Amino acid sequence: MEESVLENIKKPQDIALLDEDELERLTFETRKLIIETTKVTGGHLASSLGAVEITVALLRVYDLPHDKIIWDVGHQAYAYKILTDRQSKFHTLRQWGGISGFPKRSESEYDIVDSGHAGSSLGDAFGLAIARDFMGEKFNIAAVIGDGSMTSGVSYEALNQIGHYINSNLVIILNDNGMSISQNVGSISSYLSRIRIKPAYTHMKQHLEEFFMTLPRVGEATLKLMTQIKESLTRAVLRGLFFESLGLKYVGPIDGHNIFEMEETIREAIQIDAPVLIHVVTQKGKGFKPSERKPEKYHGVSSTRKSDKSKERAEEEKTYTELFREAIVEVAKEDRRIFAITAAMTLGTGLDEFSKLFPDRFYDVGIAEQLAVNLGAGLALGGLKPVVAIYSTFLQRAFDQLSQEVCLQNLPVLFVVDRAGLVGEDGETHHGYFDLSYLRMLPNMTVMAPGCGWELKAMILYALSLNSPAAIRFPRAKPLVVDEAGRTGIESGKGEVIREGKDISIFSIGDMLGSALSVADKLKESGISATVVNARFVKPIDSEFVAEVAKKKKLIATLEQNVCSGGFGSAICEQLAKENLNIPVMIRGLPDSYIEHGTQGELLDSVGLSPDAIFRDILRFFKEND
Ligand SMILES: Cc1ncc(C[n+]2csc(CCOP(=O)(O)OP(=O)(O)O)c2C)c(N)n1
Repeated sequence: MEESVLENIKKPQDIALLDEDELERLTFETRKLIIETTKVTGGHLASSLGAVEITVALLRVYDLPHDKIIWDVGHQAYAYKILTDRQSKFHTLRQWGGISGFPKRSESEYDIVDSGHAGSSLGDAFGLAIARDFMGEKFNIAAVIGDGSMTSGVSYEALNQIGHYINSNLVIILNDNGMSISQNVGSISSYLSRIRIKPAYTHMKQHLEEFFMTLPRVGEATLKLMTQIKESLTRAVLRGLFFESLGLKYVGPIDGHNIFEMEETIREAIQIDAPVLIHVVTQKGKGFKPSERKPEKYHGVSSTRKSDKSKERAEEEKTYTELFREAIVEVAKEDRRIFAITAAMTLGTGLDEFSKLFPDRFYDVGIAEQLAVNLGAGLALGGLKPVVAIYSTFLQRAFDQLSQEVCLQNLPVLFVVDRAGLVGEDGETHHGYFDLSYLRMLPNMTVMAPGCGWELKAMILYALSLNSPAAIRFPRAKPLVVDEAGRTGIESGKGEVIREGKDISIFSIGDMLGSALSVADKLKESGISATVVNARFVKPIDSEFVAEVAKKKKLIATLEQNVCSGGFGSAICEQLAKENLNIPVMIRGLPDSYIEHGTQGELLDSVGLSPDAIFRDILRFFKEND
């Protein structure tokens, strides 16, 4: 059997010693490891497969860890992890206690930033270059950013300043595969694809020139004019004039799967004392037929391991996202003023069906969450009913737009906040457990979370009937089946009592209803009877309803998948204070820390938020206060 090239790579510097044949084997073996690992662990397959040669070329030129490579988003950095120092740990990718799916400083000296959100690499590189020059240090910096991440406004904010301030070396590799998660969108994306199709464009210009020559009375002057137009167009369109006008040197486009071409270009670029943007063209999903054919489907693949024991109760067939996917189409059929907005997450947020059925009422603004919220405000100003579907973690980017553009003006924009709470294997950059706090502090905002499937559509209808901002948040999960009696319709600020008891009232928000019912079952076996409330609202909260449920009980427990600070439990305490009720409150939510990756069950266990842990805490209270 032929010796493995990959296994012989002990440090990144070893890669520079390989010949062409060995490099080919290296990229093949690296891809094989990525494909076989993500089959088990899940992960960002297509993006990482597309960036293997970029990684190898960079590692052949740069001297790591002295030089610094910054990956935007970081989802394309699997080859980098493997080829720097994590080959032997790669099988632990995204698993509890294993290596992260994103670059992480605490994991390796080769990881320069903790990344996960798009568009931050250029700002980081900008700052790092300033610090390097100020401290009189000498090292090279490269930032690798995808064309999708280049739709992020903050990328341009950084480019604008990099070109202005930096007159030392900084290399930006623009990894252009024409894709964000889905097909990329917007004018810059069209601009890049015009550069990419250079041969066809040149061909067209030639035809145009020949055509003008055939026209009567076309003399030299016209031809000269044509040539000038052609040249300026060529400069503008073919040679990255856009980037050059921002003060960067532009090189490209070059083949992002040709290691030697990239290596040579990068070597030249690091000789220049100025920011250089190297535009490389890659194929997303390269080297694995299914992901080459369907890069969108293989952008992220799920883990085949099933070890999540967080759910003790029956679940519905469909996820919350799938239920939203159906509900938004149903309501949009009834009301043509409903528009939907996504920030580059059409599929992930379940807006794919809507986008096909109502293309003129659908906007993908790219990875531009601030614009998504701002656009929602604009549509609402014009009398429409915008629904902004967004992941909890990414909505953080648009806090000021939520406040200024939407809430200050009390505009009826509905935010459908998916992936709220712990998301699992994507880890700390992707968990969404701050939204209840940052949404509920905003005046005019209504904040809801369904405890089961049917409530989602009921809440959408309720929110659309309000003439003010509203947010509905739900997790990456299948809803709980709630077959308890006494279900009631949505009423402002009020939860529903799902089960009556006399010793303790457990107020749960959203998906924590399942845990609340499990805890109540366990308490019953210990002789403690619990009222269980599906709170539905985080804002407003009807204080009389809370007081009515809570009074005469020995304890109130609040359950949420949000940080305790400023979240649902805090909101309940505020209402109790308002009603002058002096009852002990046990707030159970997520701690004041960033939580790593793992299955949702492992993570809940690790922070003491599993039904078992909550049960034990409550039992202890009753034992101590008997
Ligand atoms: C602020 C933010 N919004 C959304 C996402 C979700 N997301 C992850 S990767 C990605 C597409 C990135 O496209 P590109 O930079 O071109 O990289 P590619 O996957 O094509 O290699 C998106 C939208 C994110 N990570 N960060």
